[in-house]
Amino acid sequence: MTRAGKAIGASLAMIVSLGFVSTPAHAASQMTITHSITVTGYVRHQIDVHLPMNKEDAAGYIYWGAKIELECWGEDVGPDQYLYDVPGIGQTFTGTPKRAPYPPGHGVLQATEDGVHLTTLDLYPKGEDLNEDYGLQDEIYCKAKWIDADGGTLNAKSNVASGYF
Ligand SMILES: [Ca+2]
Ligand SMILES: [Ca+2]
Repeated sequence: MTRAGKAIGASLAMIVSLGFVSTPAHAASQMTITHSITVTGYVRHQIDVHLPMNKEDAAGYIYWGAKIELECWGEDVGPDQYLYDVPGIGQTFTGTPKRAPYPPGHGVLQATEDGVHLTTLDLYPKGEDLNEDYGLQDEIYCKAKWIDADGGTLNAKSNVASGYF
């Protein structure tokens, strides 16, 4: 083969390997969700979801349309209170980045060496969205639902974050 022929062959191989994302070899089997709320001038709420797996499987799931749905609740003595506007950017997250001004790298499913990650970041005025008990301490938890392109699901519930939000 000529040198030019070899170069073309090499670039074709590269295109094929970059363009083809295989179906994950193993089903996602576990998921964790944690979150934190800090109050300064505003209320900063971050949610982190992680599904451990290898990077190749993570990329495959995201490529084929996996999504994570998040919802957050206020823990109460009676029925818990559903927080309609939390996360502020919406409930459904995929491999498609959210539009600016949502922080880059947040709100989008990402494939890393240790699996699929999703991190959200929302800022709320103090005393509003996360203030589920007026005049009292608030207790917030979040739930994540993973739905892969084949309809496989996983569910996880976070820690409770308490404070005056
Ligand atoms: Ca409460
Ligand atoms: Ca409160």
